[in-house]
Amino acid sequence: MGTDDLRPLAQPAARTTVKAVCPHDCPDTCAMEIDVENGVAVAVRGGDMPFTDNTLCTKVAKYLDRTYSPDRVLTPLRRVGPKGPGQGTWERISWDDALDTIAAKFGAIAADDPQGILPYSYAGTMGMISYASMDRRFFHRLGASLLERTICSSAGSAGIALTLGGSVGMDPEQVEDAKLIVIWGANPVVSNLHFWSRCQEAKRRGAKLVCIDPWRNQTAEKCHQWIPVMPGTDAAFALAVMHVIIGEKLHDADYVAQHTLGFEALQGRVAEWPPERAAAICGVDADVITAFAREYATAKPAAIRINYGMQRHHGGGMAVRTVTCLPALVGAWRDRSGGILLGTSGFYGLDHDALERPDLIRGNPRKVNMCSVGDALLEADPPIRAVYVYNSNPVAVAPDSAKVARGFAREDLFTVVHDIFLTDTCDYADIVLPSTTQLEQFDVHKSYGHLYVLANSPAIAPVGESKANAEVFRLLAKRMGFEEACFDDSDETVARQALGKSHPNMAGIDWDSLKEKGWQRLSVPENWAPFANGGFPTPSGKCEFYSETAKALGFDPLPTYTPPIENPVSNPVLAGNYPLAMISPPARHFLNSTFANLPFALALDREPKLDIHPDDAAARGIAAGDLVKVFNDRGALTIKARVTANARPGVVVAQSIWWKKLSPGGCNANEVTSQALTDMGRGATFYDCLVQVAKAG
Ligand SMILES: Nc1nc2c(c(=O)[nH]1)N[C@H]1C(S)=C(S)[C@@H](COP(=O)(O)OP(=O)(O)OC[C@H]3O[C@@H](n4cnc5c(=O)[nH]c(N)nc54)[C@H](O)[C@@H]3O)O[C@H]1N2
Ligand SMILES: Nc1nc2c(c(=O)[nH]1)N[C@H]1C(S)=C(S)[C@@H](COP(=O)(O)OP(=O)(O)OC[C@H]3O[C@@H](n4cnc5c(=O)[nH]c(N)nc54)[C@H](O)[C@@H]3O)O[C@H]1N2
Ligand code: SF4
Ligand SMILES: [Mo]
Repeated sequence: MGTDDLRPLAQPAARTTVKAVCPHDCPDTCAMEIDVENGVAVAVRGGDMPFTDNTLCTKVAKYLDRTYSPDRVLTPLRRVGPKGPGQGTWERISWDDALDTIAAKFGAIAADDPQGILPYSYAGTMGMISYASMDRRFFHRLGASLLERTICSSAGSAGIALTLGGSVGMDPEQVEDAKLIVIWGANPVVSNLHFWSRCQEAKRRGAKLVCIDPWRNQTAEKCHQWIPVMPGTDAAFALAVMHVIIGEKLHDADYVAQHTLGFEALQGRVAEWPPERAAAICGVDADVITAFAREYATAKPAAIRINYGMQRHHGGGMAVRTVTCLPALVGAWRDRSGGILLGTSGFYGLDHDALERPDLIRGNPRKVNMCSVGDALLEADPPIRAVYVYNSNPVAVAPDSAKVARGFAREDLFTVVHDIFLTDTCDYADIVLPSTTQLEQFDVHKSYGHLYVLANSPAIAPVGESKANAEVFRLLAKRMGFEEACFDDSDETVARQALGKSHPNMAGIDWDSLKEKGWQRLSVPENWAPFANGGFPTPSGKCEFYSETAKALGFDPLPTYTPPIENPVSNPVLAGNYPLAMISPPARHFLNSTFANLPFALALDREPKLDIHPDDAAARGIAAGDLVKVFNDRGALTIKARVTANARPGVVVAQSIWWKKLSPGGCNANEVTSQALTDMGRGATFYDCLVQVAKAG
């Protein structure tokens, strides 16, 4: 079985408290505490981990609504009737029946060509056991197609690696002593709450907060200044900022000389970018760029929080690479409260090879990109004959949704979906398997937004017949006759393997200590300024303004501006038909499409809305509250207009991700988004999307 030392659950009438971790795809990776009475979880609250500071966000404070929802899938199900929303019905089946059916189908396809089988997963839960362990081992051993898991952050990760050497940055716990905080393509009030509370503390201590974003988001509303750049133009903005800083000799010549590579080449490049040139591209005044540059170069400490919003565009990798040059130029890394943060995952030393066992891969399987799963299901050669979906809801979250749905609707495709609820993707499943929630499983977590490792222990027994991901793959491996010993590893053995690598930052952290304490800080200094004395993890050890690696990969070796695919300069004909840029960033009370079916979250986020500027609305005869049609060549959705100057002119905003079957007309924002990939990292371009908007007829 999956758990080798699950302690006895609560004795009758005894109340126990279990240390847990929020499993969601959120930089905060909060510590949680669960109170359990008579085997029932009765309370959930924030743990005492310093970053969480005893508070959870509104949605996860209601986690018990999720675990005990009457809508949970409680047993395996088999489809009866055709595929598609509102089409088939479900017949309850046993686990043996479900696993035998899957193993027989996979066995038959694998005998022919295992690449006909595609795993499809992302970050429904971020724990290393559920996210990437037994599942990867299983599909590797099978020889299935490899999934490129690039739907979220791969462009930014590739871009930052060129400049800084990896997914590394300032310690977010130091930001309260910054004097200037630039929130750039990020919305921490919604998507990084515990970082935001530190920004508020900095504000109380006198810091200035500036938000650079096409949308006056919930965070910008609380900042001193909002700079409304056009989507996908951040690199142009940053190049002009560097033009001013170097031109006015505001850079930190000493830090630059010691800890950066290619300053002279950079100087040559940014000479091409006077603020007036960037202003025309970004849709902001040149004076605003100049003033920002002076302020950024002179405020000390200066912190920049970028997030993934700016890299969901074709030029997203280069945008992140370019913006991340700024702190080295002004010497912001000298201060523990200065620098830049995209993600912290590069500071961890987990043993991913032990978890995923890439050595088991059979043959040389093709790669399938998860961002273009629509095209893959409809056109891949050899065809995809079976998909196993877990930790993800592609019919709602993947771009160009009409194609995704058409692909999943193929009658000759065998689809398994393992989830907690009957999602939009389940509407196309042949077999649905019931998943546990985080309260019912072991897991071990790193974070991409702080510097702690956390352990999640199960608080309650699995609800209904639900099983955790790793357990299902253990059972399937047996049915497939896989004899490697790694398929017998229990969850806790896997957790030990994850922490088993010798790495300086992991010193003193093992599964037993972690399970006992709940969380441990990486073995890094308390008041840490990671690059005060250089030491970047790049090939040169310096912050690379000039990058040989970029050159070898076929990119411009210097920071540059790579325009969106869909914008008036790149494609004037398209922009003639579809003049508005649509972005669809996270809704506050959802976590991607997670929670978007629960009554409390639906009551808070109410209904899909499109923010549109009064000028753009007036030009189309649209009034507040009108139902409007948003469309382009890929598709259309109907949504309620919210006329507001929070959307800059030329930009419309549809907070996401709504379940299609719970939205008007069964459509969400991904009806119009594109399967095109980013410049680096083969990532998704959700916000590189031109549309037209009209009053719904
Ligand atoms: N409540 C909640 N929290 C979440 C999520 C959720 O759905 N709901 N999702 C989670 C996940 S998976 C992720 S990856 C993170 C995402 O967290 P973020 O990266 O913060 O989310 P995004 O909305 O993608 O980007 C944030 C901001 O980028 C802006 N933006 C869009 N395009 C551009 C651009 O070209 N330039 C600039 N400067 N800004 C731009 C958007 O308007 C938005 O305000 O949040 C996580 N946390
Ligand atoms: N238009 C638009 N589309 C977007 C985005 C956007 O900003 N705009 N954001 C993109 C981003 S950043 C991301 S990361 C993706 C996210 O896309 P997904 O990773 O698909 O995220 P979710 O929609 O949260 O779906 C996760 C599913 O996993 C299930 N789940 C949770 N825990 C478990 C478990 O332990 N086992 C199993 N088997 N299932 C589990 C949940 O119930 C849920 O249905 O969406 C992308 N799509
Ligand atoms: S979703 Fe984010 S902020 Fe909310 S509890 Fe989870 S980790 Fe914390
Ligand atoms: Mo994401």
